[in-house]
Parts: sequence; structure tokens; C-alpha cells
Amino acid sequence: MTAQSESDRTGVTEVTSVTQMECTPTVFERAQAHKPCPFGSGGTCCRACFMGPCRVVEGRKGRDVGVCGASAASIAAKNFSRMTAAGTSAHSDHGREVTQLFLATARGEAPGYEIRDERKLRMLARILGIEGNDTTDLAIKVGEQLLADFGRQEGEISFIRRAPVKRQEKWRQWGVTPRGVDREVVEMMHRTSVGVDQDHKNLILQASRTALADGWGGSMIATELQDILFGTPIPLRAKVNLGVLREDQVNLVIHGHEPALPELIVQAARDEELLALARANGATGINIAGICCTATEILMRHGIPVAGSFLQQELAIMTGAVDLMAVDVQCVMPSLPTVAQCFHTEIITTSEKAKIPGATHMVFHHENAPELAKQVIRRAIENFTNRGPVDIPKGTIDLIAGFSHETINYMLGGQFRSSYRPLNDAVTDGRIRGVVGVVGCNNPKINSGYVHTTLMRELIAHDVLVLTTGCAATAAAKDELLVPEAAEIAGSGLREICQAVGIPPILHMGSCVDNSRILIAATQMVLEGGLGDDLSEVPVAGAAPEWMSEKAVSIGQYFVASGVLVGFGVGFPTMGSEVVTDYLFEGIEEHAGGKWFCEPDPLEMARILIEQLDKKRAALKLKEVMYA
Ligand code: NFS
Repeated sequence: MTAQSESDRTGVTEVTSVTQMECTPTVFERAQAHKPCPFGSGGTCCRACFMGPCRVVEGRKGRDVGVCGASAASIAAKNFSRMTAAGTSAHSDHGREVTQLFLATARGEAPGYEIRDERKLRMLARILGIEGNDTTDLAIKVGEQLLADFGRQEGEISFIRRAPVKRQEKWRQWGVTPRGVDREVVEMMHRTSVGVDQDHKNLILQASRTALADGWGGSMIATELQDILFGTPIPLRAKVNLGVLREDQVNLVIHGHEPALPELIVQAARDEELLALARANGATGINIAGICCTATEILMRHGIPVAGSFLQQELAIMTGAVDLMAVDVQCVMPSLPTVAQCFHTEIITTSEKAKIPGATHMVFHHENAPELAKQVIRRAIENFTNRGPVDIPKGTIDLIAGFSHETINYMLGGQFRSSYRPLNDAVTDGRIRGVVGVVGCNNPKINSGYVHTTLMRELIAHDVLVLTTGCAATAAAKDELLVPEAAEIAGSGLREICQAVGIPPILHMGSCVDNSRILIAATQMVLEGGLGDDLSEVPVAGAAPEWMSEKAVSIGQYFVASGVLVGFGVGFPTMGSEVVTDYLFEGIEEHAGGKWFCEPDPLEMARILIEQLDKKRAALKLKEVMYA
């Protein structure tokens, strides 16, 4: 296996050269055309009122405060906090949608949906202290309690109790235990409006509380209820790359984040009547493929092929082979209808919350889901006959996905004694150095793809078990890192375990809301015993080396606030204020147990992460890593 030399852009150049220049630029050209404003990227441009915008320079007399007197530290902390609030709201609004669908399903008001994982439902009911036997009754009570977590005004959100006890106490002492998801976001927006909270540490405190409402609230609720509704993932083999698009079939690409409608589209694609219609239109079948996190959702549960990640959404259309792209919310480029105009692709927006000029709007509701799923497929079939020249890059790559926390438990521990004991033992005796989550987006500012995979290759070579989600996982898959054979390039300790169990050294755990699975996996390591009493003591760390989204800021902040070291590549959004950056990179550790760092070079980032794992190992007096 050779190191990946391609960026995310290459491999599709033959596609982009066909019509791109005459038609419309892609994200790659637009990224080159824009020069980021240093105030904006450093976090010291304030747009909280209309006396400005104020562009502030820390330490430069006359420019060091905004019109209202706000310092660079205050502005940078406010901007960072607002990013956290935006990220939290994205994951949590998704979580709310899932909860409402879950409740509607339990009440028999959502045709086409059912409770698939009863075991998980009962497990959640136990955690929530809900008693009873009747499945419907339990589901309604679980749904109602979790829905209440969004609007709760006092107390603590439910899943806080899943964290190690020591962690819960630290949160209470620091004052960051989230009361309700919506409450924390509203308070964050209030505190960052003009003339309210000006103390960067106090702002970051509320940003932490908001982010925790994401990780242990909105995101975790989304993951758990999606598992109950659509099935908890188990490992399966699938394919990735634009090559998964089929010249001879109707290609329907699903893009966005919420799996509710995609689940039914996947089912409806097997409908005999629709298949017959496809054949009548000259296609040999209906091919569903995914982009972004929706891709990972339907990949994890059904093995649906992944066309690409965030940066490939326009390129998929440029193959000329996408008959319809159905999008809902988040990470959907507004350029899609413009790109689609140059081809025959129809773009359909399906969420009430997101319309795009130039796209067809067909709104999804619980009641109309099965019929809408069929309508969407029908339109794709009808559009198949409008195709012009098609140019699909050749080749697909195999990957294994579907590693939920439950599967890790089972695969490592065995069917009859599911547990994290073998993982903890491997960490204790040094065959596995520790666990690092490599997650997040791709970013056209950098050599996208290369950064993710270089970091991951370096980590596994040093016996670090890597957990991955979202677009980072797709980058790994494209570099052939999500197959058991990738263990060949792992350090000998990790390799031995992967080969014995038959797993890749990098485990695909799902979409970005599924980073909550990583929180639970790390918590299980604590609860299993022998690796400390708190998340801040276990040899785990996290990184988003190609981040771009506000959601990544929120995810990073909930890991930091949960006691974990987190690295960003590309750049860090508070660099315009040393005061705030120093606090996030150092001072916050005193309260959080975790902290941030920023390192664009993937090899150097790997070194920092490995050093962190070794520091945690030394504190636990674990054996030195013998194998790597
Ligand atoms: Ni995550 Fe999913 Fe991808 Fe980044 Fe966007 S798709 S929620 S934000 S770009 S990983």
C-alpha cells in the first residue's frame, strides 16, 4: 500500500475538464479566488452591532478595542462561542427532528417507520430510569423524556448521567452541566450580543456548557434514537468513490444529514414497480449513492455506496450521471443548482428548513414519507432519459463501516462476554498505545484528503487505534484504510489485534452526530476499569485536521470540556487574540481536563497526539509501548 498522493480533487479532473470552465467554477476555483480576511479568520472581526463592523488588533494602541470598547479577547471569545452555539444547534435540531419522528413512530403516526432495535430501547429506558415492559409505552416515555431535554430550563440533561461520575462532578464544580439544549444555545446568543458578557473565560464557560449540550445531548439523542428506529449498525463491506455511480442505472444521490427520508428512499429503490419503470426508461436498475453525513448513515446501516464527501458534491454532478440529488440540511453547497444547470441533474430540497434558489422543493413530513420517497425516485427515473454525455471516474474502493459502540463491545469481547476488557487489556499492556478520534470535514484551503490520511497512517503505525466519522472517514476509505488489510501498515501490537479480530486499524463509527459514539466508547473504557476514573485520564485524544464547519468547533469543544486533548489542522478561529488562544490551548485544562491545539502539519499533529497518549499512559503507570 502506498501513501496517498492524490488530493480530493484529483481522480475527477477528467470530469471537471469537460465543461467546468465554460460552465461554472467549483469549490476549488472559488477557494482560490477568495483571500480570507485575517480579522475574520483570527476571530477579531466583530459584527455584533452596526457601529462597526470593528476589526480589532490585540496589543495595537488605537486599534485594540471596538467602538463599544470590546477587546480582541472579548471579540474572539464571542465569535468562538457563537460558532459553538451554531454547531450545537445544527446537531441538536437534527436530534429534535429524530426525537419527534421517534415519538410519532411510537404513537403509530409515522407510516413506514418502526422500532427496529428493541434491545437498545430497553437499554436507554434503563438509563433514563423508565420502567415498564410494553414496547410502545416505553418508546413513548423515552421519546417524551428526551424531547424534554431540548426545552428543559432547570436541572441536567438526561445523558449527562452516562458520563463517568468523576466527570459529572467536575462539570458541576466548573458550572458547565447543561440544563437544556435550547436554553444553552439561547443563553450563548444572549451573552455574545452587544454589551453583555465580556470576560473571555466566562464566555468559554458557557460555550463549554453549550457544546456539552450537543455532545451529551442533541448529538447523542440523534444517534441513539436513529439506532432504535433504523437499526444499530453492524460491520459491513461497501464501496466508495465517484466510480460507484452507474452509467447503466438511474443514479439518485442523497446528500445532507438527516437519515429519516433516505431510509425510505433506500427501501423504495427495491420497489418492483419502480424498478420496472426504470427498465422501461432504458436503465438496468436504480442506484442510490450518498454524499456527506447522509452517506455515512445509509452506509452504516445498509451498505449503500458513498459517492464522496463534502468536497465531491459538485463533482458528482459533473459526471453527468446524477439524475437527481436529494438534499436536506447542512453542508449542502448553495452552488448545486448552478452546477446542475450545466448538466441534466435535478436538485431537490426536502427539508422545510432549507430551500435553495434553483432547486425543486418537495417537503418531507412524517405522514408523507413513504409516498415522497417514491415520488423522488420516480423523478430520478424520468430524468434518466435527459442525460447528456457521461464521464464517471473509474474505480471504486472497498471499505468496512458499521462500528457502533455496541459492535466494538461485541467484537472485542465476544458474543457471550461483550466487554471492553480486551481493549483495556491491550492498552494496559502496550499493544495499543491509545485511541484517537480523527473526525470532521474536508477543506479546500489545504491538500484535502492527504492531511487526513497522512495523520491516520502515522497514528496506526504507532499502535494507535483510530476511530473515525464523517468526511474524515470517507477520506480514510478512499485511501484504502478502512479494510482489514490496512493492518499491514499498523504497528505490530495494533496489527496483531486487528488481525486476530479481523478488523481494520481505523474504525468507521458513522456520521458527525455519531461522534457521541466515541464519547460512549471512551466512557466504557473508564467504566471497564484500569485506565483511570475520568475521561481525562484515559489515553484518548481527538483531531479534526481538515475542519471547516461550525459543527466541528462544537464537537471539539465538547471533547475538550469532557477532558480530551483536541487538535485542529488548517488554522484556529481565535488566533487574532493570544489571550483567548492561550486560554483554550492551556488555561482551560485546569477546569476541563482537556484542551485544544492547532497544527496544520499532519505528521507534527500525530507527534503531539502520540505524546499526549504517552503522557496519559505514564500517569497511569502503564507499560511502555513495546511493539511499534
Ligand atoms: Ni461533519 Fe457532516 Fe462532512 Fe464536515 Fe459536513 S458532512 S456533519 S460538517 S463536511 S464532516
